[in-house]
Amino acid sequence: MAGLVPETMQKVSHAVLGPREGDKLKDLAHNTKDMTNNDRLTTDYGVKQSTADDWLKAASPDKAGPLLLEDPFARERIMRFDHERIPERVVHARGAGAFGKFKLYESIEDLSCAPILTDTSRETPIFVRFSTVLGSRGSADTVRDVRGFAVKFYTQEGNWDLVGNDIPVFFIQDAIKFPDVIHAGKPEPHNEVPQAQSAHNNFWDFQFNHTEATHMFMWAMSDRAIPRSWRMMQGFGVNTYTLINAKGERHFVKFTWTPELGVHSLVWDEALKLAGQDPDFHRKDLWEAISNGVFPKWKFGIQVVPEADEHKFDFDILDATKVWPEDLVPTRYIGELELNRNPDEFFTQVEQIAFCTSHIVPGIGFSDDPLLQGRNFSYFDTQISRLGVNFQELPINRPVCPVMNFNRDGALRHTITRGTVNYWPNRFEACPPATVAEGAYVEYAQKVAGIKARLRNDKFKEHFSQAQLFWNSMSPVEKHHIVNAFAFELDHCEDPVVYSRMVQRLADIDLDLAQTVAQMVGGDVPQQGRANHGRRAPALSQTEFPGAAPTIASRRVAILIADGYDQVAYDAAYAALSTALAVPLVIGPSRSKITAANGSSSTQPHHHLEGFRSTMVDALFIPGGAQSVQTLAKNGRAMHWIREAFGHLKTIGATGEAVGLVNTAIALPGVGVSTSGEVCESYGVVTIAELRPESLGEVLEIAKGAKGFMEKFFYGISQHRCWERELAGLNAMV
Ligand code: HDD
Repeated sequence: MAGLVPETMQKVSHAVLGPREGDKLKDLAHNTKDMTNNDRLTTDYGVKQSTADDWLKAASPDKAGPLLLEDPFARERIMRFDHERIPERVVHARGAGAFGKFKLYESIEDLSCAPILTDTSRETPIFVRFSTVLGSRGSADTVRDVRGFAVKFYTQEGNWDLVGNDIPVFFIQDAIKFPDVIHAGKPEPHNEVPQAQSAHNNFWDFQFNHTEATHMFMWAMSDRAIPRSWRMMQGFGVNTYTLINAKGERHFVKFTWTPELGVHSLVWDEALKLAGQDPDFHRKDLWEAISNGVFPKWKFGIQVVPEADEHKFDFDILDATKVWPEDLVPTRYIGELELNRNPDEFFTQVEQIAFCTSHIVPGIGFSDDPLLQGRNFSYFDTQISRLGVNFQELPINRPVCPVMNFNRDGALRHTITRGTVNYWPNRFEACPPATVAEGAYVEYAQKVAGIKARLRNDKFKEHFSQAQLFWNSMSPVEKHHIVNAFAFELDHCEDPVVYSRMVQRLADIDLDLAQTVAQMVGGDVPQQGRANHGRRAPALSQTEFPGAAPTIASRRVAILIADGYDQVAYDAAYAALSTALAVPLVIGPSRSKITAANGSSSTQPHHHLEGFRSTMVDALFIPGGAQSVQTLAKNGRAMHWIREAFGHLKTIGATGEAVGLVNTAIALPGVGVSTSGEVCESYGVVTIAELRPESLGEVLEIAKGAKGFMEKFFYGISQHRCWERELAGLNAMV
């Protein structure tokens, strides 16, 4: 009898929770159904319905008549619908995500006994959700904000949730301050304004009064807060975790994700416009890349500090407002994350996924980081109010390994656990705790001694040194953007107390920065600043960010044409872009068919000039063709497209007659264009005035870059933006 109960419980667990070695998609298949033509409409309780259109009425063919409340089908539809919404996340409400896999390159058994960090033969299924912090579920993707980067690893030892951001530090050191920093950032309580913005009095009032946020607000005012794509962001676990090896030794660790595509951002004017023109820009970008098979990848890195070195730094390594500079603690890259599958349904997968920092697996531990410890409480708690006490049973959240415990009941419990006992110890010895050999999680035996008090140690009280380090490490373009970001944000603060005090705070970082911003926003110009230590950490700059091999894969390139376009140049560009895995998007004056100059070819544009905007692409190509160019020249929106793309520092390519069009649209002394069969590249404008290849062979040569045009055009796109244009002050046209 003793063996019977556990065996039946085990069976149920397998049936409901999926096989031990199972991959998450197979597990989800148990709860997934497709809608087909063979299905018939039913009620929720399975009875087929004869109509989805008419409520039961006391009516006649010539009279409407009142609705009858007795109609159970209609009532079920309406009442079910009335309760469709669940509370949105209290922060990070706006987001989307995808499935993928994690692969380890190199075992770190010297540091951890977690199989996910030691077994290089494994592929661990994962789900990643990206998000903004402040906005509500329906807000825009491209607002200035920190981005969430939350990863759920479905390991064979249970779920590991690494809930990070695209910025390596945080606003607060101690979790008790979380409600304050979030209240200050969210819409103001009296009028619920502004939505998804930090540009308001309360946010900046808090930042001034709460000096430990200084380092973080510098990051939040940098380009990191307006990423071009979630695929082009770094991710950081932010908090300090620990790794425990088989010998029971412990190391402190920070986890990072580094994107294969490099770290790139939008420019501010573009981000502002996109928020209205395409509020779903980031989620569509991820979806498009995965659908096109250009799977985003990140390298997984660790920064490790041995336990004995914990106090060797001039900052506390448990302080989440500090980075561990790479010259002090280099990053070791040990694995790779790939996203390769879009969700099937948003609500049941993206909305219902529930991350908890407290979800860790054997071989990984927490530290005394006071932010992390509070987070470990908060996430579990919030899931209970958002999804209910049985949130871990939801298909997207349940582990791929067996789950068996004495939890019972609660709203929407759906696991059916057979057996007569629901407690431990029990007379059947059903479901006993595991031993270490069986893979049980055992806490690291940490010696703890202290005074019970509301204290933080002295190193936590230094708040400016790393804010200076960050500022000193920025390239001139990045500094320029940070100045403009402060100028924008503080301009939206109407209370002079707020903007004038904030300007004084900036003098704690850099006097030049403070003075420039003060002049812009109208505060008293500070005359004295805190001494700057002058140290730099180049890895903090994203324009100086190392790594990413030049690629145009997944970059959107608009091809502007009208009737009479040069078919040869068009074909060459289209073919070359597609071969390089970029996304060519043909844009015409309308979405009707456009006929080429040769009269025999035509193309159906993807979009028209009014419906789509230059903000939605990375680069622009305009082929020649006298009639096409004349039509575009007379179209104000087409000219605006070219000017705007130029102002947003995008690479522009033009051939034949279109060279003159670009020259007229930009009309800036200093920007050169080609006047012959020679390619000209000037401030990211790539032109060739005479392009008349006669044969298919020649077109292919152009496509391959042998004539230099495509080569230069593609290189410009791979560099993301033409920063020289901004440094020369040529981008002021938008
Ligand atoms: Fe948090 C959500 C990241 C501090 C409390 N947080 C949430 C999400 C991310 C982060 C990415 C969205 C997860 C998802 O996609 O569902 N949070 C961070 C980082 C922090 C941080 C990197 C600093 C290191 N958070 C933090 C603190 C607290 C919370 C200090 C509370 C004491 N966070 C929450 C939460 C949320 C959340 C209220 C809201 C929705 C959710 O958890 O699932 O519990």
